[in-house]
Amino acid sequence: MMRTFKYCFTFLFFVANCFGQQGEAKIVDYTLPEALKTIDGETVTTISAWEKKRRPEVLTLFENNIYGQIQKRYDDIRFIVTDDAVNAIKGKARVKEVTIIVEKAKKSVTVHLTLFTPLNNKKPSPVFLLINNGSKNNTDSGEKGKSDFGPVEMVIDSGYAIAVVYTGDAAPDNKETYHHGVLQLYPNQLTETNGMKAIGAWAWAASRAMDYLKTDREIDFTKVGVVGHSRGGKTSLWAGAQDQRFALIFSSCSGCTGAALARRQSGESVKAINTAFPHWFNNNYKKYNSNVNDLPVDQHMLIALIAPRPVYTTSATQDLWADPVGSYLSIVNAQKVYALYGKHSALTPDIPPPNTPILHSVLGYHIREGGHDLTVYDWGNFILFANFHYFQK
Ligand code: GTR
Repeated sequence: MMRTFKYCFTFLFFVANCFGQQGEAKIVDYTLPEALKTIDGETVTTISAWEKKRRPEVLTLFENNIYGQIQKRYDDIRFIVTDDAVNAIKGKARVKEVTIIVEKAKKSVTVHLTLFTPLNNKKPSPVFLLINNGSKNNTDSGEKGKSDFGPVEMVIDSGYAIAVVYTGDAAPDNKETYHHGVLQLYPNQLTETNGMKAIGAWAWAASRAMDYLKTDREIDFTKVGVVGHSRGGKTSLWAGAQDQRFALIFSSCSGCTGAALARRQSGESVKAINTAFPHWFNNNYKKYNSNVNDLPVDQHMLIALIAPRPVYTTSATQDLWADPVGSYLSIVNAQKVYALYGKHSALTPDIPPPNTPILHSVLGYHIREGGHDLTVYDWGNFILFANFHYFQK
């Protein structure tokens, strides 16, 4: 009896801890900035007022205070297919290695993309674009065995193509060398307080990958879903917010300055992230290290920038550093902007139980049992979410 009690207690402690309920009691009171109120204090009630006035305003606030200036200008972009084989993934896929070369003011940057397309599809394929912030060979290519991070075979078997863009080409993930990539094209960014850094450069690379995908006749460029995990998940949200060509946005365990609300101050703080990774966000963001309540935005507004396009975010029960509850609440608080478009989500007011995905909804979510990771469980739900939105399956 005593033993059962002890196990029950241990289990309850585990559950409470996983959901941060003990932490929940410690959350400070906070008031979120209103996505639908302009700087002048006007309340936005129409799509037109959102798109013409408030959305550009919010995008600029994110550029100036967090992610840095969005860079769209360059002189030339070229795509070179350096390898093309139709025998990948046990003969089920074609694989292309694409070199993307972008030039500006006689400087150039090269970003590599690997694209697997299913051979079975009669029409151009929908595609997942994976922002790969891991090692260069972070996917399974059939020969190298299974990879949970980039399970190519699983995606191909589901009828989707998968493209993988490597972030290290766009900006090394290092505070000393992050500018040895895209920022060579935009040197003024290094001296501006709102200049873009690594996360901005990675999102830029995702957009250049999109430029290539638009040219590939085997790809349906109206169905490109961008996927990222953790720092890559912060990037996929920012890429989706600024580049409206991405049809679906997937963000795994993105946490602080991804999906998690900054004002909750739970898990990783703005100060902690700016201290450990000073090369991710612009210099202005550091001004909020000790006063996040002064930020003119919070992360629900990043999700709102993606409206009306569908967004799917994930958390993991043991990943309290990424504040699962705060990550869920940001999509809950973005709903008002989706509602302007008549898009109503199936989100519940409170975070759902573990392994209970919300899929048939413009804003989707699951919290998976386990740790900070991108797994085949997550991918399985990404595919179901895409099937629902693209094919009403
Ligand atoms: C952590 C960082 C998180 C997250 C993670 C990752 O160290 O604190 O914000 O980005 O790295 O990318 O795996």
